[in-house]
Amino acid sequence: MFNTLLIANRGEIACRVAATARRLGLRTVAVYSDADANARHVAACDTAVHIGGAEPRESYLRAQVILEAARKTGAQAVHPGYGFLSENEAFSQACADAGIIFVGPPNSAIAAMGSKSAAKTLMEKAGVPLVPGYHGDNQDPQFLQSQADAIGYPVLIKASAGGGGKGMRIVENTAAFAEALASCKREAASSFGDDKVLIERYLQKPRHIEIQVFADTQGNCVYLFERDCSVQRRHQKVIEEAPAPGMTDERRKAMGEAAVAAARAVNYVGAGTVEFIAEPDGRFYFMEMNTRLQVEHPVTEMITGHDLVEWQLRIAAGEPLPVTQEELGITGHAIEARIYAENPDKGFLPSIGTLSTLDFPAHVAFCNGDVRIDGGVQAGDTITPFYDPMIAKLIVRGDDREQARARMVQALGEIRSVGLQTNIAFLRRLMLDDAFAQADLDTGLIERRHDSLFPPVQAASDSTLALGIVAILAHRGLLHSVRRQNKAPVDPWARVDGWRIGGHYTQAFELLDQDELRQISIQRRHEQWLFQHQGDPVSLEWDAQLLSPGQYRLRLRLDGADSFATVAVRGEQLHVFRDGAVHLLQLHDAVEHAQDDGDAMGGGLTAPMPGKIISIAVKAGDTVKSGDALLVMEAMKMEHTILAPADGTVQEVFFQVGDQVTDGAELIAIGE
Ligand code: MV4
Repeated sequence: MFNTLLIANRGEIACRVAATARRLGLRTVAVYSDADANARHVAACDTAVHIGGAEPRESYLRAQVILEAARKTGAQAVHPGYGFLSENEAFSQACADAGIIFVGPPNSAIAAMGSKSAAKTLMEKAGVPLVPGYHGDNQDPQFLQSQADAIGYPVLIKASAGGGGKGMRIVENTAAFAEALASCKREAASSFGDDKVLIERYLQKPRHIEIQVFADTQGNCVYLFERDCSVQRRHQKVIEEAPAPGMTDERRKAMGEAAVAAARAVNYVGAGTVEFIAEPDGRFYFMEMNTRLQVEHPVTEMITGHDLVEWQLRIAAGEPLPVTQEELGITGHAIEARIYAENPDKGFLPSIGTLSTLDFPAHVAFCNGDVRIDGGVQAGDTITPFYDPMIAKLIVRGDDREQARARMVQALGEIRSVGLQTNIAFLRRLMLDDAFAQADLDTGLIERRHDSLFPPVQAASDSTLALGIVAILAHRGLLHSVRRQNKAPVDPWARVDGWRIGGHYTQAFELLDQDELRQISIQRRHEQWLFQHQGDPVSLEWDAQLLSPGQYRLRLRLDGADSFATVAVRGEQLHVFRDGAVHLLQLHDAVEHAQDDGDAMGGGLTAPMPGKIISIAVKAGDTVKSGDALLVMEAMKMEHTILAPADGTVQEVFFQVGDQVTDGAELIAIGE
């Protein structure tokens, strides 16, 4: 085995590879761009080399710079991870030329699988089943039309150089064929510089089932069973699981052997994935082969008990496969969910910014366990527009699918993230969806179940509002006097403004819930607390525990009914995590907003929108008067001045000039 490995990637997969390499005693070398100087993958390695700018083509795609880093650090092997250079023939060749081991297949295998139509011709010869269709060289429109008529409609026209769903046209009948062909060819020519197409029978309700294969340099090749990746949106996998629900032993063996035949046909070495689409009756057809480790490889590790990165490294070093086909088996069921910084309610638009809080339930990382989280970012990290906005992969295992699904629901409900939009609540709804629960899977599931997967947002219940208010009370108690005692801080008596022991006192709050302003009052009457919102006052009792700065675990009894939540207070924003969902509330303080006017965003010491800090007028220790300008932000090409909401002393300024801040980020702390 070589002793030093360079990992030519970033994020979770770089951390994943580093974990196994270190366990095997290898020295690890990270490479990083300007945007990743403080990234987790850099800290995960023994040494790191800066390779350029934030844009991938200025860093992670620079083959020569990466090879130079390998030479300089004495790395004898390079692991490309997935994406970037992982399926780049020229890079695999450049490694070979430089005498450095590329942890992946020979470049001839990458090349053979690169063209969809050429790969299909090869597979046909190897006896791998294909969708009935035409994938030859004759591109005459009349000829292609006659092929389509012979196949029977609907047919699918696919760009030969395409992939990931780009350059495909469904054609319903013979009359529509000519125009669809012309349009598909135009798109293929402009997107891929190659207008060659193939024609296939169109499967209406396909499942995506892929087989993990491994081959060594001694001519051994095995399959590590299947993954079902049918739950996708716009050709992006959302959920992956293994084994595939409903798979029979017979079909598994047939698919596994077809995948091994595919790999053997291109003299494959290392980890590969053979992708099939399957009909509802189980018939399956070769689609393409991915010549790298896949994002979803952990579900295979969970059910087989093997570390696939270890296998990759051993095979790259020339060792034989560690087991035979007969020694491989499946135990239990595993499900992976991809957690993304994106907004499901806005067409899954990526959400850019800083994760101020990222708390996961108890888990292991990069190795097998009941709850596994493979992540590449941590609290404080920024999701930038330069790279894939994946935050982490949550992988769970169970004795069976139901147990795995239940664990997934539970684990998703226990994640607390603040600072960015995420798909966590969407994933949890997906896990609870009837069609998913019954394993009625196909590539159209998310669209088909759209209405139940995207329910209208519910107004916050009274107990949620009360949890928010109690968190504010706790937080204010902490800020004013309880901090020094370092204990659970619900002590409104410590406040000097508005709360007094004895007598009848009332404090009014306004909480913004979606676009609705909720008027709430809290009263103290004869040793009893009362909560009032749109009705008669009801009794309120609570218990609070400080988890971390600004985060409280609350137990509440409102009108006799108990509820539990964790609430994160970030400036005026309250994130109420309860029952597996998060409710966002915003404290709207009449006094603090008195300063509002046209061009100045008065009041909040939180960023009113994502933007850049362009000047800061104060520093820690300064005394400020209500209405003083504290800092100026630029957002959407306009300047916004942040004003002091009250008299006080600046305790901390959390950002510097030039910093990019997210919506709701706390900018400055002011105390008395
Ligand atoms: C198909 C198909 C139906 N019939 N081919 C989409 C991306 C590319 N890898 C292959 N794709 C498809 N090919 C025939 N003959 C449906 C799809 C397809 C799909 C396949 C796998 C996973 C998700 C998908 C989503 C939409 C369409």
